[in-house]
Parts: sequence; structure tokens; C-alpha cells
Amino acid sequence: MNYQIQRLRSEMRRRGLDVFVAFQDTRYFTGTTAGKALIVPLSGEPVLLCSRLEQDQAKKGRVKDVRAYSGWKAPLRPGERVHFRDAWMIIADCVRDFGAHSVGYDRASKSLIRKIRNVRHASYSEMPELVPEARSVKSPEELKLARRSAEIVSKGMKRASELIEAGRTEIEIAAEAEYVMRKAGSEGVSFPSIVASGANSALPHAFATFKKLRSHELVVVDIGAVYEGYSSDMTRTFAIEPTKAQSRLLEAVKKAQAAGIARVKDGVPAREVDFAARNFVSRAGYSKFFSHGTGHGVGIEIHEPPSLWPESKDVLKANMVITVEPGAYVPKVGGARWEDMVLVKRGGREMLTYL
Ligand SMILES: [Mn+2]
Repeated sequence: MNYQIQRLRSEMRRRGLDVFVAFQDTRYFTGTTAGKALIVPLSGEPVLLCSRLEQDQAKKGRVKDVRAYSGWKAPLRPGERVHFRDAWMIIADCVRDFGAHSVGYDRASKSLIRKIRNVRHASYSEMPELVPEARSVKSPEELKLARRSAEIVSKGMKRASELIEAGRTEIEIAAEAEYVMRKAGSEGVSFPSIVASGANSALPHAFATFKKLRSHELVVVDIGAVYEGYSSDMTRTFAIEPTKAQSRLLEAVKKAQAAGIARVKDGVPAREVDFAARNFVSRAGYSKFFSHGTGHGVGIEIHEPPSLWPESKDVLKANMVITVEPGAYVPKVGGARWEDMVLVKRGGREMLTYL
């Protein structure tokens, strides 16, 4: 049985669940984007439910028991098996066949769960955090994909760095970086690319606009790729003939990032990494301007556990992939953020992104 299902089952045991239904996040378990729901019992084969048009794709994934459904009686290809029923009826059948009393699921509409409950009585509990938590520690196969995704974003950042000069537009830099990542195998961007110059750089979640880069500006470039479902995330801040205040800000943020990264290893509370970086930013006089957490886990989703911020209860474990990204956003000076993906290891760490 695959690693992902094993991790889910240990979480299910801990919470006393007989069955877990993943509606949102089937790709993590199946390795395919096809699928409406994955029904996982504590033992035995999981069932992947998909619409009829997705079934060939669904069968290429890791789950053997693929059940296709169709809401209307369409003519079938030779040898094709389709359940002419609604998806929720098939889920209810599975809950019955697995003899489940306690069913967990990630997220679904109340009306969908009500329909299932009406034909198959059991306790149904929404547990949106269960899968993201199970996902936070990566398998060797997942780490290959995360590494590849990090390499791709590093290439995109290299391209962006080559284009930083007065007169170019933010959009142009974003487009070139995205083009390079796409050609290197990215499925798309993991979030809308940020190229934020001058006053825009002081907005942590700016986009890229037609604004032209000018001298005496900071330029925050925050981009991400997706490789076989695994997201990457990287930020660099460039400076065009920076003022003293801009250079000082940029140096402080870079050093804060290094201080944070130096704390990363298996067993360390995530908030300690945040503290190390934040402390550095504060000592440089920018504590008011560091308005976000120091980092987050990254994988199937761009933001997933653990979270690195002052009140985080998460503890870093070997084979988690996290970002470390302190920043400071100072009106009239500009913003700076420095972000890399870091693999947590026993006794240390490994940088996954590079420039
Ligand atoms: Mn990030």
C-alpha cells in the first residue's frame, strides 16, 4: 500500500475513524488529477470514484479499484463498466460495505453529507486539517518532485534576475520567468507571480503590473512552479541603484533569513525559526514592518502545515519541506523579502532553491 495511504491510516487510527473520504485532495493519494472522491477504509482496497469521462486517466493512478459513474444511461464502449447512479449513492454503498461507524472527510457540502447519511447511518465528521497534516512529512518519491519543482523555480528566478533593469515592466519580467518555468516542465504557476517594484514592493501581496522599473527602487520577485502537483515558492529582492536606506533594509532581511535557516532541523519548534528571523529584523529596527509569518510548508498546496509564525505549535520533522521568508515593508523606502525552500533533515537542513 502506498506511503500516502499509510500516513492517512495512522491518522485515522489516532482519531478512531473506520473510513475517510477525501473529496478535495484525491491527487495526493492517487497520483492522478482524475477523481471525484477517494474512499479509504482502515484495511482493504481504497475506492476511487470518478466521472465516466475521467476513468481512463484515473486507472493510470495508484488506486486499483476505480469506479466510474454517470448520471444518465449513455451507450458504453465494449468492456466498459459504469455505475449509472449518483456519486453520493456509491459513497454510501462503500460506507456500508466497509461496515463503517465513524467516517471522516476533508470538506464537502452539508447537503451532500446529508444525502449519504440518510441512506447510511454513521457519524460523519468534517476534518479539513487531517490530510494537510498527514502530508507535511514527505516520502522519498514526493521529495524528488519537490526538488524538481524547486529547481524549476530557481531557473525562473535566474531569468528574472537577468532582466532587472530600469525601463522594463513588471509584467515583462513575470512573463519571462513564467515562460522559462513552463519550458522546464512546470504545469503552471503555483500562485500569480509577483513582480513588485518601487511603491508596489511595499505591498506583500502585490501582482505584476505595467509599471516600469526605475532607479532607486527595490523589486520583489516572488514566483512558484508546479511539478507533477508539487508547488515551489521562491522570492528575491533586487535593487536598482539602491539608496542607503534600501540597501540597509535588504541586508537586514537577507541576514534575518540566514538566521532563520540556521535554526532549521528536525525536532525544532517552528516558532523558533520565526523567532530567530524576526529577532534579527527587529534588532535592525524594522519590527513594525514585518507583517507576516516567517514561512510555511509547501507541497501539493502552496501553503500547508507546518506554519512558521510566533504562535505556531508545529514542530519541524525530518522530510518536511518549508519556506523561510522574512520580509519588511517600509513606506517610502520599499519592501524586501527573501525566500527559499528548505528541506528539514535530522540534525540540519538542505536548501532546495538557489540563485
Ligand atoms: Mn511563500
